[in-house]
Amino acid sequence: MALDICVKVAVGAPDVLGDCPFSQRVLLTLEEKKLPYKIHLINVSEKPKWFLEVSPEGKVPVMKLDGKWIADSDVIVGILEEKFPEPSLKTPPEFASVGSKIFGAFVTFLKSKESNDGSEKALVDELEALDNHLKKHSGPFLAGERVTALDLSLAPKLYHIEVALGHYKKWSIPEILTNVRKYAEALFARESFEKTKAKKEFVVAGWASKVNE
Ligand SMILES: N[C@@H](CCC(=O)N[C@@H](CS)C(=O)NCC(=O)O)C(=O)O
Repeated sequence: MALDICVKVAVGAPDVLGDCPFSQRVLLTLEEKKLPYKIHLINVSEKPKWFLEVSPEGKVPVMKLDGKWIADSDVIVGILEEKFPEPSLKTPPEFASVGSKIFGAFVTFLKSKESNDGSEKALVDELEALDNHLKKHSGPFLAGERVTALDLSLAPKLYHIEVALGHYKKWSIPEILTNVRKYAEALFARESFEKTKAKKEFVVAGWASKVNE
């Protein structure tokens, strides 16, 4: 039976998958594990009453597992791994924090209005750390030959970096970070990613209100 999942709808397009990286992370997990699912698109600017009942914090993704709605992509992905262990997407614990500060650094840089406030450098530093990790370990993924949950968490974030910073700041990941660029390309080329990504125009639209805050 298909698993029910609530994810963000695209800004300005009521029938189209939106740009939430946490929602995409769960969809990627479902695709990689080849689990059937049914998507419910949620307008997070105008949340339906039934959604607020199943997701009191009002955030997507939420997923119904064993008859109970579960919030938070970390928790959902953990339960999916326990309930459906094959193929394993477990990340070795020693790699768990790789890239964990990239998304926060990206959001700060995207929202910054001053060109010399250090936010660009902070993001480049985090990406450089990721590049060094990739250089030191045999890839192509963060934990080696097989894709793991950590890659599926980072992939949508790297996609948002590419699309949103490309659009709003005409910025791209520095060419010198060849390992990160190759890694992102490999993730974006996966069938699971193609199937679950938001179109670029909706990633841009999704960040518009934050950029203009
Ligand atoms: N820690 C949560 C974050 C989820 C999250 O921030 N979702 C955003 C969309 S990307 C949301 O639902 N925002 C609507 C709101 O906060 O009202 C997770 O990993 O699932």
